[in-house]
Amino acid sequence: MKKKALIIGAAGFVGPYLAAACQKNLDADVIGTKLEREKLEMNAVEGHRTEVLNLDIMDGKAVLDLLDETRPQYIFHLAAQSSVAYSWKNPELTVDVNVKGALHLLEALRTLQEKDGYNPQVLIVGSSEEYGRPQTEDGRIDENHPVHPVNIYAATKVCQNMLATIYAEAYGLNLVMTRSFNHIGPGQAPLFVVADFCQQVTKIERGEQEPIIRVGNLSAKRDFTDVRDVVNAYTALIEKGERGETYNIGTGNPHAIGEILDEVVAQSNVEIKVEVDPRKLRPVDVPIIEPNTEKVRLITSWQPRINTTETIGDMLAKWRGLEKFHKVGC
Ligand code: A2R
Ligand code: GDD
Repeated sequence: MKKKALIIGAAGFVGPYLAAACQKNLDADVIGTKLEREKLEMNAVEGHRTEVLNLDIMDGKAVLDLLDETRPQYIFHLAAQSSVAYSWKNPELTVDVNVKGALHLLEALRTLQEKDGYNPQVLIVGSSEEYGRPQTEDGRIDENHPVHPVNIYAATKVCQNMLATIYAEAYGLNLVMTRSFNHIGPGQAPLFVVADFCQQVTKIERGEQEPIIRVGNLSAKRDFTDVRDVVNAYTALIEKGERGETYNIGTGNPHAIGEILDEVVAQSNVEIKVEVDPRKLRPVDVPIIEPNTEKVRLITSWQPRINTTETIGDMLAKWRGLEKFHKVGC
């Protein structure tokens, strides 16, 4: 019989790509969950159909019932309030969804394991933001680097990671955690920097915005991986990751946000002025986050394949309505 994969939080940016990767890499049937009831379907992913159920991870009993009824062999936990910027505006929701929501999943797993030994492979997605300000000379961070969160979102992801580490050790649950560095790709919401720049450039091209791009902190450096590469790391890790261990996912090749802006503008044919919008600056912003990714590479053959220039080209194509980007799951 075919294996089953459950993606909790499947209707966001990463979910549809991950659903396609589960079908391709794990040969699994996929069940996804979404929160918003009015959302009828997940973002279209070519050729891939996924059964989508409603689930609010704030409802612990609903999480338990879903796991009990569906009994997937693989579970990916993506559900989160995923914006650092928004976490400053709504700390309570961020803590509720990211900490209590994760705890509900862990408790459901513990309960079912106690009931009848059910112990699926689970991947819990965390963030490079957990490291906060790097304490190393060269800024390169491996998984043993101390965590030092400097925003609310980061603090919730540290807490999720700690809880999962404890549950893996205390109850023998098959939990593997990631610290995923920034990921980008077609379909990402303009809440995040590269999608924001691509949307603004497209609006300027159409004459819907004056030729001024409004930006935040351009000096920060971030490590961007194409989402189509990220999901391949997730399917590899859920099979090969060691119980209770945490893995960095990134390229190891960070770019200043200013360089990313230059690339987006270079891929357009219009003259654009740049203006810093103070509302886009954050109370605290980590200057550079650069991963050491040896750990994931030691146990899987994963490596990122799509470079940032290509990803930006695909994102712009999507915003322009051209839809000419790499097929999902490649
Ligand atoms: O709003 P919806 O229906 O798209 O659901 C979002 C889901 N979500 C929840 N699901 C259940 N109960 C909740 N209370 C709840 N709140 C949010 O999480 C959506 O399907 C998903 C998050 O999608 P995005 O915000 O697009 O995140 P993305 O980029 O897919 O990131 C996936 C993971 C997150 O854990 C991030 O923190 C990490 O990667 O970077
Ligand atoms: N959003 C946004 N918009 N950020 C900007 C802008 C802008 O116009 N201009 C500069 N930035 C800077 C931010 O200050 C930050 O330093 C960097 O661009 C990246 O911001 P985001 O794209 O919003 O991502 P993030 O790093 O805060 O968080 C994302 O990556 C994390 C992994 O490191 C999210 O996807 C998180 O969910 C994820 O965990």
